[in-house]
Amino acid sequence: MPHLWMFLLQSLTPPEHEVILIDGNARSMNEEELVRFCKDENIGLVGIGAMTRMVARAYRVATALRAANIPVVMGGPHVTECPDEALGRDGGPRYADAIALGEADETWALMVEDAARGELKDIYQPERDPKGKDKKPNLQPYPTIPWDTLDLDQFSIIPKFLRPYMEKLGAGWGTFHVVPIETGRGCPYGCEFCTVTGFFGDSIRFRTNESVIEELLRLKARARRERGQIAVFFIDDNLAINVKRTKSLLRDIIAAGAQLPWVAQISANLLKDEELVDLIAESGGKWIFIGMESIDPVNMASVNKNFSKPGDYAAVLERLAQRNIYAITSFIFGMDNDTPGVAERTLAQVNSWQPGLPVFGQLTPFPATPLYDRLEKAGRLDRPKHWMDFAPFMMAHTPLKMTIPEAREEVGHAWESSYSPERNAEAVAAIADKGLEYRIGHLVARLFFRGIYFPQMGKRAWMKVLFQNRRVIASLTKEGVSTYRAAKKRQKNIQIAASQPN
Ligand code: B12
Ligand code: SF4
Repeated sequence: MPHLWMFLLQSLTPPEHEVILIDGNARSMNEEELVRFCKDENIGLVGIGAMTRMVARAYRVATALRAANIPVVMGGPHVTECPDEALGRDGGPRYADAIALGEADETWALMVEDAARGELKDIYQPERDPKGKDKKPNLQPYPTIPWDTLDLDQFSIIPKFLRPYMEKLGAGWGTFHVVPIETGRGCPYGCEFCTVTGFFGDSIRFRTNESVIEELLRLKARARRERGQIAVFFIDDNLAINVKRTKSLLRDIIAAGAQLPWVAQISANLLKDEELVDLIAESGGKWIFIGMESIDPVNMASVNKNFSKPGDYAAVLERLAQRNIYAITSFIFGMDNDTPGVAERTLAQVNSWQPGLPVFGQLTPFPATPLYDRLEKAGRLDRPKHWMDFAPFMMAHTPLKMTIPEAREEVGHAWESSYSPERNAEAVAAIADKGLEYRIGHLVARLFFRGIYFPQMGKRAWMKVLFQNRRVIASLTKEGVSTYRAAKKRQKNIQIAASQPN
């Protein structure tokens, strides 16, 4: 899925400038290729955004571009949290000519204009209110992102080699885009490990329902025109943070016929409301990402996420499944009360619930979070600048009751077991009462999600995955073929019956 910020800032760029978007996840280029590209295209300013986990790569790219005399500005959560690092004020090298702190909706145009005049300042920051806090954009009005005309080619989720096969599946499966849309910003919950409350603030701001619906309708028209699949990821941190407003938005989406399949993040405590869940289903909601974090209430309390109760999880998933909505359930291992065996204990629970897409990570101290400060004060950070030597699934601090290698093993085991061919088959069997199309969708989602942990790039890797899961694929295909034949036969009988004289 592409990042929203680049489309948003593109829409906020003064019209005399042209903007080219490149997503390093979708269109990979090494430093040399990027520099050549920027030279060939005569690029006057490069803007780079990065989360903490990819910032070391972002700095390498920035260094190569600046060495070729191309000015670089950076923004996003990481540089906001570590401004001195990006500007070389912490004794290290300088990576950016200028940085945007916080939300850049109102500072971006200024940066572009200053860059065009060759007068970039070091730091761009939103105006401050009398209390010294950033004045946040209120999202009303909201810029128009031209989703209907944007070139989204680099962002189709279907791997290139699979497209011809997928096209044969039926009209519209040759491309599949997941488009990020925000309906609001901010989260007041302040979980200890999260950067959102610090970055976006605890005051929540919403777009108008009309503006969201207008965007959805344009996307829906595009999907119809291109005969492709478009799904929406509502990227709000907690789409139902204000339940009354969420219900009003979903009702308006339904009334306007603006439904597209959608995914969103909603915390478990808010999913107890039956009416809300009904509206989610009716408005196109298919998958809900739930930050479950841990099945241990002691862990939940230790990261200030007590509002989410592990004891409620099974009922929440059941309520969703009754409406054909499933959950991406996200867990964190390596919390202070975790001990070896945490993966097995968690899997025992997860596998007893309605099947979903579990994802597993480790507790990571992101800079400027309360978690980072707590661990730093306690002298527990083994790699205080873990992002500069990023090591996948290697914790940056030692949990209290297990070692770093143990935590890594637990995560590996949880992924391996959750997406094994046996577990995939079990999950599909567990929803045997659902329609065939639904079960195929579930399996396909599982095969993609497996790739978050197990690198799955290219034809060979995919062929291997398909081969390993051949039994469940074959049984669904067999069922599909007989359903198709039966439907054809029925159709033929109807035609014959219709052609008989009375
Ligand atoms: C959608 C989302 C995802 C999606 C999709 C990612 C994508 N491709 O968009 C998924 C679910 C896949 C995801 C995954 C992860 N995510 Co995420 N994600 C988000 C989320 C909810 C929304 C991002 C968004 O679009 N925000 C709205 C836009 C408008 O805000 P923005 O990006 O900050 O941009 C504004 C400013 O920052 C600034 N800006 C940003 N970039 C730039 C660049 C320039 C040049 C300038 C001038 C300005 C600028 O301008 C924008 C307008 O004001 C954020 C939380 C949040 N609310 O932002 C977390 C968040 C970004 N994710 C986070 C994390 C940790 C992850 C994971 C590492 C989790 C994990 N353990 O696996 C993975 C990493 C995956 C990867 N390798 O890409 C953290 C990052 C913290 C940090 N310091 O890095 C965040 C902040 C959430 C959190 N809990 O703290 N994520
Ligand atoms: S983890 Fe989710 S609920 Fe908690 S502060 Fe972050 S965005 Fe809010």
